[in-house]
Order: sequence, then structure tokens, then C-alpha cells
Amino acid sequence: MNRYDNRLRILTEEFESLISRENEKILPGNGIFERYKYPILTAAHTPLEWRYDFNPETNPFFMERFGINAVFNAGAIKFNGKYLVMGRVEGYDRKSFFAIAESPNGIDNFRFWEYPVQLPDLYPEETNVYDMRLTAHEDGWIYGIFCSESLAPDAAPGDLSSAVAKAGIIRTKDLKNWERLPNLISKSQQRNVVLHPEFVNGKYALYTRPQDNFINAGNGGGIGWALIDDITHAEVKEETIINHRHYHTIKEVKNGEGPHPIKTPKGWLHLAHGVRACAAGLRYVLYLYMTSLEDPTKIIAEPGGFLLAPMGEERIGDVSNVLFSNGWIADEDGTVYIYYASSDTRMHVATSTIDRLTDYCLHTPADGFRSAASVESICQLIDANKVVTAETEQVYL
Ligand code: M1P
Repeated sequence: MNRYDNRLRILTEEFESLISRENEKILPGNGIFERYKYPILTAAHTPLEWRYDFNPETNPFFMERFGINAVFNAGAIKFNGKYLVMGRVEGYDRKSFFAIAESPNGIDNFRFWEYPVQLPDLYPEETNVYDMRLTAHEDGWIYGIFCSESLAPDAAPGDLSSAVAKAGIIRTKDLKNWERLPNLISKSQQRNVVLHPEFVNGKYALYTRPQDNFINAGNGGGIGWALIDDITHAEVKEETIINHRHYHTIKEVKNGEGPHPIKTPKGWLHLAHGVRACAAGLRYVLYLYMTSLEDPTKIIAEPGGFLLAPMGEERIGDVSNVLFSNGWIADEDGTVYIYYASSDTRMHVATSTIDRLTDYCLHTPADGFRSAASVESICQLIDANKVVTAETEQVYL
């Protein structure tokens, strides 16, 4: 066997065994959710056909021709009974693009579709696209909102890093053919824009994240909310902050809506990311909050601290100490698949249920914003536990 055939055989076998590896729940967990042993998608999960020239004449060494660096920050949706994630795939050239991978069970066997998404190319200045949020809207379309990034038009000569973040909007009925709508018009830069799945007062509703510049939320204040008259020419006319940043919390520096919220009998369940600064740089964690069914802008519960923070290998990657999520799926049986990326490098899944996540939101102490308040929360728990223990002892005596 020549070098070409040998490498092709080894790489194909390795690829197939990686793609079909069964995932394992890590138990007992914390009762709120379960993590899984293996990431669901990495750069190595991208098809060999995307990376290699299979012609022995033009590629006699069976050499990689297009390097894929990472797969992360995926939107998610259940479609035709399959669990689909729309990943941010990043090449060695630092450019991101979107690609859909499909799994029969939501936790393993994710396989990319044959081609990456060929996004309609409306804006010649658009350099990079990433972080798709998918929403099956009650109007019958599936929308995708993502970050469309360009070099700042007013960047000083020689400044090659000032960028502008806008929200790109696409829609589809089949996840194969995409119609691109004009980018969201907004006074400020926008990243982490998400479409609410229902009309509110007859209008489309967006979660926004106004920011002072490309990186800093600055005066942006937190996760915003805006009603949109016409989604085909979407414009933020008025924006109110519904989930604020706060000093000395996990979202002191910035925060952003994750996927669109899930409707539960007790309220809208939201997943978001919070960012704080430390000597090691920025630390991104995931947190939950709930808003009222009657008024989706009104917070009814927000547990203190994070739901998920980087652990073990999740802590390390291209941008270390980051968990980010823009996709989750609520199944008919109440299972929730939380798709999250670690350190801008790979995708993972954690599972829970609507009942457990709403219980967590409604019964975990809120952030008291002071150390003394945290100690008070623990003391209350100890006191309550003493009563339970005493009652249990009486039963057994
Ligand atoms: O590198 C961490 C994350 O940084 C950005 O998030 P945010 O908009 O909150 O600052 C995004 O670029 C995201 O893709 C990335 O994972």
C-alpha cells in the first residue's frame, strides 16, 4: 500500500470511530444538570472532504489542504426528529463560517452535512460571521441571527483591529435554502442578538446587547429588548435593558443572551453568558434567569452566580476560561439539551429538564451582592437542614 492509501485508510478509520463514539453522562453531578465525558464536536469532527484533496495525483502525500482550527458557539434546533447544531467553524485562516451537524439523540454521533452553509453574501465589507442563534418563530420561518463583523470604516490608518459588530439576519423553511435579510439597524454596535419565538404586541421582539465598541459593552448596561416593526427591514428604535450588569458579580464586565428563551409553565427560561475580568483575563460563564409569561421583559427569578463555568479541559483553548452558549433544545419529554462551547475551541452538551432548571431558578438564592448576604444564605440552609434532620431522626427512633 502506498503512502497515500495508507494515510487515507488510517485517517478514515480514526474519523469514523471518533464520529460514532458513544458519549457518557458524568454522574452524580450536582442535580441541576449532567455534563458528558466527550465533547460533541471538535475540529477533528469536520469531514475529511473539507480538509483533504482526495486525488492521489494532485495530493500524493494525502496532505491537509484546508486547516480547521475549531468548532464552537453553535445554534441548535430540533428538526424532522433530528438534533441539529449550527456550529461556528473556524479555519486556520481565522475566518469563521457556519455548518450544520446532525445527531439522532442529541448527545453523540453528530455528523456534519456535506457542505457548510453558503450564506447569501450581501455585504462585501463583511469579513467574519459567527455565533448563530436559531429561532423557529410563530410566523412559520426559522430565523438565524448572527454576528457580522467588518473592519471599522473610521479606523485610523494602520489600525487593523478596530472592528464593527452588526447583527446579520437570515431565514429558512428547510435549513438548506437561506434568505438573507438586511442587517439589523441599530445606533450602537450589536452582538448576541436573539429573536424571541413569539410576537409581542403584534411585533417581532429581539434580545439585544448594545455595546460602546467592538469589545466593550461599556455603557451598554446589559441584555436589551427591542420590538421590531418589520423583520425584513429590522431596526432598533427603542431599547430597554432587561438584565443588568452588576458590580462584583459574574456579569460585571458584560453579558449576553444565549439561545432564545424556552417557554415553560412558570415563565420564560433564559440562558445567558456573563463576563468578569481577573488577572488571567476575561472569564465567561453561563447563567440562567426567568421572565414573566405575561411580560417577557420582567425578571421573575435569577439565581446568584453561574450555572456552568469552565472545568477541566474546558478551561483551556484558543480563548481560555470561556464557556459560551447560543443553542439549546427543549424536547417534547421535558429534557433540555444545553449545547455549550469551551474556550472558543470545542462543543459540549449538558442535559437537564425543564422541571429541574425552573426549580433551580425559583429556589436558588439570588445574588445578595455582598459576602455577608452569601453567609446568611448558607446559615439559613443549615438551620433549615437541622429541622429536617431532627424530624428524620424522630421518624427512625
Ligand atoms: O471569546 C469569547 C467570546 O467573545 C465574544 O463574546 P461577547 O460578545 O460577549 O464579548 C464573542 O466573540 C464570542 O464568539 C466568543 O466566544
